[in-house]
Amino acid sequence: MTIRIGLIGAGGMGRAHVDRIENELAGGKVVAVADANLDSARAAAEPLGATVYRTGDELIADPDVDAVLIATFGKVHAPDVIAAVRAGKYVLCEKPLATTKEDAQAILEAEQEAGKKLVTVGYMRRFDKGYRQMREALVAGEHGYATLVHCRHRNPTVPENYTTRNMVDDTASHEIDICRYLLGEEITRVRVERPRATSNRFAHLEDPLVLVAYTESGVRIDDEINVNLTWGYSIECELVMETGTIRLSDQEQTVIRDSAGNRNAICASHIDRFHDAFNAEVQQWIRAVERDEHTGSSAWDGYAAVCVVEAALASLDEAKGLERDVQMIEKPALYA
Ligand code: ISE
Repeated sequence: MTIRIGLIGAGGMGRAHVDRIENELAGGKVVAVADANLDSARAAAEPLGATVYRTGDELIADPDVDAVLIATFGKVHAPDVIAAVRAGKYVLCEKPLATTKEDAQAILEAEQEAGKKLVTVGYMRRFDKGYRQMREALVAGEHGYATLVHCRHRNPTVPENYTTRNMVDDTASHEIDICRYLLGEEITRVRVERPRATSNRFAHLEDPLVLVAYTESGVRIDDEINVNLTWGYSIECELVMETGTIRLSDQEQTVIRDSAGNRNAICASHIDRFHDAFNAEVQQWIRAVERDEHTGSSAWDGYAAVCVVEAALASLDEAKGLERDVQMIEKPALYA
């Protein structure tokens, strides 16, 4: 059985997903592409013989589309996610699920009306081998419980339209989700600090930032968000347990050893660093759709991340770095 996929959003991330579905994965085919920019939609659709639409609504209504992949910007996700859910179609939505709590909550409500989990949020790190091993190590319990998580999210550069807000709602959103996944508990308090800004940034940006958060049990998380590093894409994470630590290995690459010392190549982007994780995520989603099952991060995970982001932004904007409590609704039974 081939799952006929409709792609909404034919930008870089959308095209990377098309490429993996067509050339690296099994069981799926992109049959329709929608983008408000019709030229982008056509460029992605034509080589595949896929139908072109201007809007997500038209694509979702197409009876030849079995499942929907959304790769537009976070702030426009909600209407398309809700339309797909109402049409009873599985949807893999790139992160963040939404950029406001209201939008995320509307998605939770639509899913509860549908009576089943149809939404997967594209937090691909949950499929990364290193993070999975970290979680297994913690669950195994050999080193006791977790006390701290140290994260570093470093990008080579960001476009001029990327804002300080995006440092939190788009970039740190990954650490918020992966820490919830690793620790298996919610984040309850958060603050955002502003260290000295790098001269490599656009003037409007506050870069770097440091997000400090605490979970229900008191585990402390710190996340350096540093997006104009110039020299590479570098994601680090160390989980500190009572009697041992576990950290991501350096990009799982070979090490060159010569007169200049030991070194390995540095990834250029998330597409490169998380290539295998993206593939595993999308492949598992296609297989789950075939079996009429949900997989990966749920709409609740997307909602929880948005709640932490909202509190972090309040700390950044109004509270001048002071801590804010994360306010969440009670978890609906569908996500228990
Ligand atoms: C981007 O949207 C991502 O998802 C990347 O993983 C992240 O590193 C980058 O900062 C985001 O803008």
